[in-house]
Amino acid sequence: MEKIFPESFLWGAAASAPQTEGAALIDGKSPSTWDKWYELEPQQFFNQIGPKDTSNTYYLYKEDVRLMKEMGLNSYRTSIAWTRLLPDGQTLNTKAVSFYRNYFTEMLQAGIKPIINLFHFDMPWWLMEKGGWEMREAVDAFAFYAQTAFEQFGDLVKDWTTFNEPMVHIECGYLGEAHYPKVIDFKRAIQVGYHTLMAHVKAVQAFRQVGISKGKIGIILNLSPIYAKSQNPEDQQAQFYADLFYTRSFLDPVVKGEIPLELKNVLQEHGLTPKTNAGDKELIRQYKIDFLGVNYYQPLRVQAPKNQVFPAKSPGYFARGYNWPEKRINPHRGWEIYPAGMYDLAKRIQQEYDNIPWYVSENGMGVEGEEKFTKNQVIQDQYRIAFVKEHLEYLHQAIAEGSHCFGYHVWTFIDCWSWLNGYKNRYGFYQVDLDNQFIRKPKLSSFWFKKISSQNGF
Ligand code: BGP
Repeated sequence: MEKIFPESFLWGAAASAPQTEGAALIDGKSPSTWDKWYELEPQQFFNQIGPKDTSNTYYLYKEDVRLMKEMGLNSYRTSIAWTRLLPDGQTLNTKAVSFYRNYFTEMLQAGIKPIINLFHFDMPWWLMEKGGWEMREAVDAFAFYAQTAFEQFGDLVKDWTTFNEPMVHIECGYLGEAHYPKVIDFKRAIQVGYHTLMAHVKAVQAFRQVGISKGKIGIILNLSPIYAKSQNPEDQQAQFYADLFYTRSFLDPVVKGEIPLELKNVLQEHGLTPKTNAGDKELIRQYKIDFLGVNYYQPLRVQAPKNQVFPAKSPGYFARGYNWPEKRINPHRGWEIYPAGMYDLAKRIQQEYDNIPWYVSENGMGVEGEEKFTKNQVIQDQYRIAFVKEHLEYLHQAIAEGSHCFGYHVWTFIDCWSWLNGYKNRYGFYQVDLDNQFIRKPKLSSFWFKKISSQNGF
């Protein structure tokens, strides 16, 4: 059966400044935590490839935009590097302004709507040295950066987002060891989460004050539907808490203007209540988003915790993962493939979050060692086509049932550098040749995507 999507549906791709730009310390850019961490411990990074060796968009943006058009994209999300725009947090870098203005103009001239995000895990090093998101000072520094970006680019960019996946820098940086500063401390993680939320809220406030004509602002959350192992009250409770921490902690305040009472209670009960400022509650209530971006890769499956002693590596204290016997795994990345999760997310947003306008801001398939699928010099990534198609089928069904979804962005357009994993897992619809001046080559999936975007479905 035909699956045709709503008029003006966005067919796009997403990426971020630190994962694509390269030129990490050039033209006035100051180091982010990633640049500095790589300088300190290059052996932590897969094949020792760091953020200065990403796909070089700083120099190749015109070619990238040409290929975006060739692939049929009508929108594209990337981020601005805070450290490029305001190297010391105060002084405007005019070279950065020119680069981004040229890049965004190039997209607009190609008929590609830019959706621009402000923070994609790239904390400035100067701010991290003072304590990063643990410090209230970071909230105002971010609001100033956001305001500067809106003022400099608001004539070109109408669609903005504040953060990409705030849960990830909190969890990987303060409950795991995959982002700087690599500490495991539940209380500090909660404070970081709270300041991130306030930084988001104050950026929305700055956006409303700057007043970009026809402008809209949102946030990008990594949402996973969370399924309990059983109907047992213990497993159900684990599901409730996992959802409270992973989903509702951000989704409720940004859409409904309120931190869930249950979250406040559980934090208080465990001595984890973050420091707040007078007036914060009102700001959260007042500055809600216009639209939501949802990154969906895989669901979370949980069961009741076992013999956990507080303070544990939370939210594992409240719920732990379990292996669903029917799990379909992406053998090349190890992540679960569960396209129906897309439908469940869409329904929840429709039913519990005022059917707020939203789009799929990331969905895609990472593959290690993909070169082995090359035929006639083209990577035959039928598995990626099947992955995207299956997710789109569920999305289409949700839209047919009234979900207000306005677009679908793949992760990602060209293979890109990914944090500690470097270029291990390839997600691109174009291949990047690391040994040969970052030459880009289309994969089979890019031709297929062009077809579905031109037909507005399949
Ligand atoms: C998301 C991030 C991206 C990207 C993607 C793929 O969480 O927003 O930055 O990295 O995941 O994940 P990975 O590269 O770890 O396979």
